[in-house]
Amino acid sequence: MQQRNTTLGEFIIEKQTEFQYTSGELSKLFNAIRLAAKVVNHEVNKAGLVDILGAAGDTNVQGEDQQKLDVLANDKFIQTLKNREIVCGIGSEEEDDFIAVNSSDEQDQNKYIVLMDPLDGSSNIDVNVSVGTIFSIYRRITPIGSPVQLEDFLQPGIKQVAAGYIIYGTSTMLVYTTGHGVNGFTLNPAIGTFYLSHPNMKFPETGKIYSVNEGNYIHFPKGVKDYIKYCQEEEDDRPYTSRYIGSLVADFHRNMIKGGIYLYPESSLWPSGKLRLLYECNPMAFLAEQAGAKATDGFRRIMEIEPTELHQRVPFFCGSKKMVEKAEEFMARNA
Ligand code: P6P
Repeated sequence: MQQRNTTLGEFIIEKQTEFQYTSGELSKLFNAIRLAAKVVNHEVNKAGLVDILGAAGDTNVQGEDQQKLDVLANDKFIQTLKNREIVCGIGSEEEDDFIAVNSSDEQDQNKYIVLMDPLDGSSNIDVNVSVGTIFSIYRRITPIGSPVQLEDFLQPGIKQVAAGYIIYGTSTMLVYTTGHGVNGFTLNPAIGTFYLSHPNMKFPETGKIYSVNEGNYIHFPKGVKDYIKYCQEEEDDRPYTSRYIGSLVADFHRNMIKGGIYLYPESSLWPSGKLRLLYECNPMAFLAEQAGAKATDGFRRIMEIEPTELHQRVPFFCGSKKMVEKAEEFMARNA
């Protein structure tokens, strides 16, 4: 039984052998993420106190207003990842193109690329609702030492070597997988240390919570409308409870603990869905599958989709296995 006072650093060292590449590389990667998470957590928690709220005036590649914390979180993660001499490239929701990270060491051995949504759900910042950081880690496929290429980023989700999120909520947690299960660490802000609080996290096989923006109902395809009506019928274990926070990390985290399904389907508003494949859907799908759950676009396994562009959007159905399979049944009937 894992000691409950295990720190993230100790856990990574203990589990280093599970990480399929050379020793110390996972630790370097997670040290960067851990440091940036603490800095962003500090800023998120004091956001209401200083003039850091409100749009930074710019808009990101999605055409969304960039909240100042978006910009700060993006800069902090990029800065710490660059400083750790382990990453050769970074893709971010906040950056139009990928960032090539040139090593100060002429024998550039940096093997990993990181894709991230530095502050997901940022529209919730001003109303003090949980937000999160999502990250996805791949090993580069172009020659080590050469300039990183777009193809290093356009790898299917099954090639991820690690993925996770930080949720800045009532407590701050870092939840990640390297392909050997999902483990959750809670930050003790008094000493700035993450402790193993949720070992071996598993999605309940089914649940009674469905999470979708029902304000888009009229724009949904018939399969989604039929599934929502199914959730609302009085039969068997239904009606289910509707819970939608508007922050993917928060909705996912709740569903993983309590059981449930999150949907961001295609619609006439979002013909390819709204969520981004590379730095939202793939990392959450990796975590979901590692926790015994499922993640599809309503028809196909998310992690088998071959990416074609950095900010590609896909429909997203993710959560308790039996609930996703039921939703897929309705999608198939109306395909
Ligand atoms: P809507 C946040 O912008 C996000 O990417 C997810 O975190 C969240 O679940 C979703 O979009 C909310 O989108 O259109 O329902 O406001």
